[in-house]
Amino acid sequence: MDDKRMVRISKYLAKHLRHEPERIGLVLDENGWTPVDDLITAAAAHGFSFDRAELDHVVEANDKKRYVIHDGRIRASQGHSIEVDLDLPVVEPPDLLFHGTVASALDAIRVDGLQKMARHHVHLSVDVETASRVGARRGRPVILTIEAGSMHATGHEFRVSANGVWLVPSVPPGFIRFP
Ligand code: HQG
Repeated sequence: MDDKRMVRISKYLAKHLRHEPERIGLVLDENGWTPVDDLITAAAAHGFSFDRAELDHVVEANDKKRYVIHDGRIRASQGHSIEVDLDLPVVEPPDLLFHGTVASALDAIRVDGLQKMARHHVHLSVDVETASRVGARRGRPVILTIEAGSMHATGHEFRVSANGVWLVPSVPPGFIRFP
């Protein structure tokens, strides 16, 4: 499968497993899962066909392991805007985590801290390189260092997705080191 086709299928999955399942009549359970067969059938019925082998390939080869197939069902590992309970355990984070953003957001972040915006959580990365890539989606990346260990010590709950993204409801400005 060429890269273009893979990206097309991956974006289609993001749209319907994270944001708008109802657009193709798909029903996700409370934890975000839906039967693989239902997904393939619903997509085909709405004009976008792919087979199980292609789907397996996209899930396996996806650059960020965005999707998981388990027991005949599929879900997105993170990034939802619809209400789903990923049912991830609370875990102790590393001392420092990173968030890539852009200069135009900094004034607001200095006042409000990091907010989850349209997603369920603020997304944090374990390394600067990943955070840079995230920030670069919007412009020249600015890297914020998050004092995750101190946050954890004061009761903030951290979770980590199946694909290694750290998730937290918000980050108050006092735990953010600005460059
Ligand atoms: C910013 C992609 C103003 C925040 C990526 C970011 C990631 C604020 C934007 C994942 C703010 C939200 C998540 C505040 C935060 N005032 N701006 N108080 N607080 N922001 O896309 O972290 O490809 O929801 O800095 O690779 O950029 O979807 O979050 O710029 O892993 O799998 O508001 O999405 O992964 O943007 O990206 P997003 P994000 P996928």
